[in-house]
Amino acid sequence: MTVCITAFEQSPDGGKGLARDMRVRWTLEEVGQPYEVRPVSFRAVKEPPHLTLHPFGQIPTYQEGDLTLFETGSIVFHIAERHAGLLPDDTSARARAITWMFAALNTVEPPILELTTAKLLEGDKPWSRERMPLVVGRVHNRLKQLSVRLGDATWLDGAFSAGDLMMVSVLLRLKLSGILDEHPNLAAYVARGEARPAYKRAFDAQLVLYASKPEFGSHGTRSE
Ligand SMILES: N[C@@H](CCC(=O)N[C@@H](CS)C(=O)NCC(=O)O)C(=O)O
Repeated sequence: MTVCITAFEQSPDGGKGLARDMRVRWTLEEVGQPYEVRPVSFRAVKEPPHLTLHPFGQIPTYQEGDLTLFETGSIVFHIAERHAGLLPDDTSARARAITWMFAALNTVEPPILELTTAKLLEGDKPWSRERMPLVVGRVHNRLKQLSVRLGDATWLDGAFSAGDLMMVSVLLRLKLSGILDEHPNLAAYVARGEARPAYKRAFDAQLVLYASKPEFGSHGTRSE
């Protein structure tokens, strides 16, 4: 049975691949599984039919027969567990790869999202200028820690894993800010992720969807 995921019908970022359907597309491409994409509007995700799939009114969702999942962490883990290539066979190495998935989502992504919120949704507040250095500082602190751990390694723990896929996906959200360039080994790590054929296939597929449609304005009600 073919998997079906949802993505925004109009790109929030002009096809830069930063919306979270990209993580799921990339995962499916890595393990060689075909999938369909059902585009949904910003309005539709808040309406009852979509809310039965995703209680928080977001994308992506993942449907595989009778199974419906939301949350990219859960979706990527589900796919990686069922197909070879993204989680090591060795029990300890597998647990460490899963740890990196959690670290990406629970420890590295929150300050990055805080920065996005500060820029996109709070940039016009009177206190925004004063607060911004604190928000940027928290991102740098996390990146410094991650940078030390990665060191000169190619991937976080041996071979490329779902942990790297999630970490690169999270870090990519910083690419346009220039912040990543201050941590050269992380910038190179992200570039290695983007150079993977599966990433490129996923990127091109989301771009095709958005090619003919204008970028969504940066002051919508959606959250990042
Ligand atoms: N923790 C969720 C976050 C999902 C999320 O924030 N999706 C964004 C698009 S990248 C969205 O649908 N935003 C619309 C909204 O929250 O209203 C996940 O990882 O799946």
